[in-house]
Amino acid sequence: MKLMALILDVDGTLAETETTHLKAVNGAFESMDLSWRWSRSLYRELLATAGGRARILRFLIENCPGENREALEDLAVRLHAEKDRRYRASLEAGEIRLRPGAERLIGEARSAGLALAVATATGRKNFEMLLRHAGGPESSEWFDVVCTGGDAARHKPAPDIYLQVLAKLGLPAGACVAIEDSNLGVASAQGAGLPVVVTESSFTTGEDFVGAIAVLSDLGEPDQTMKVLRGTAFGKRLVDIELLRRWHQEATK
Ligand code: XBP
Ligand code: MG
Repeated sequence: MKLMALILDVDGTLAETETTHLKAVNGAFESMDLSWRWSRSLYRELLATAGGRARILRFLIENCPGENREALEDLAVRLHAEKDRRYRASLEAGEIRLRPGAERLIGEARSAGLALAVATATGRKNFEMLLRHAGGPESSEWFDVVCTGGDAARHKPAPDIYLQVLAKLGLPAGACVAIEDSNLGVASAQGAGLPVVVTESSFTTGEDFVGAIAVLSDLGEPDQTMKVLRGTAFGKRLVDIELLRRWHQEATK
């Protein structure tokens, strides 16, 4: 089957956003006079729950035993809203750039006639603001299909978000390749039957990425070549369309 589409994850893959999400969560705790502060190592563990609000709720449930569930859900909603407000202010301040190779590969995929899609646990507004501030004005035209956290019944690692992307693309999984940065994302994409390539991110370094076609440091640029951590890139020093086609062919034969 021919490669027809490239599906990208957002947080950790398109951009290193999680440090900014983390800073925003801690700012939300502080602004609401709550004494919790999440460390980087705790956040790494909490990322096992996808979706900012679900993650905060999981933390509240674990740390407020005996507390009324409805009250915790209400607090999670308020904390998440404040977290998002702070996160978006950081985006507006230009704190986040796209990862190496992301914009280049998106441009090459468009020129090659591949469909482009996004499958992310983050909220739509966060994604759109990230694109606007890190990707520039034309980035709103990059993607044919965008599925965000609110679009799927279950977050990653469930396959729901990828299945929804495939339905909207009108393509079978075997005609696509997904790029992810975490075990959670790999499980979700694989659950939908997709071949997955991993670019490790700052919070997912060292995860096992079982089943990924290849594990890379990043997508690479001509003057900043990628490291191949697992699998083969057939001698290539950056991810381009030829390499995607090669991986796709190997994964689907
Ligand atoms: C990673 C996530 C997200 C972000 C926070 O998403 O789990 O929840 O941490 O985003 P991705 P929100 O699938 O792109 O890797 O607070 O907007 O949910
Ligand atoms: Mg991710």
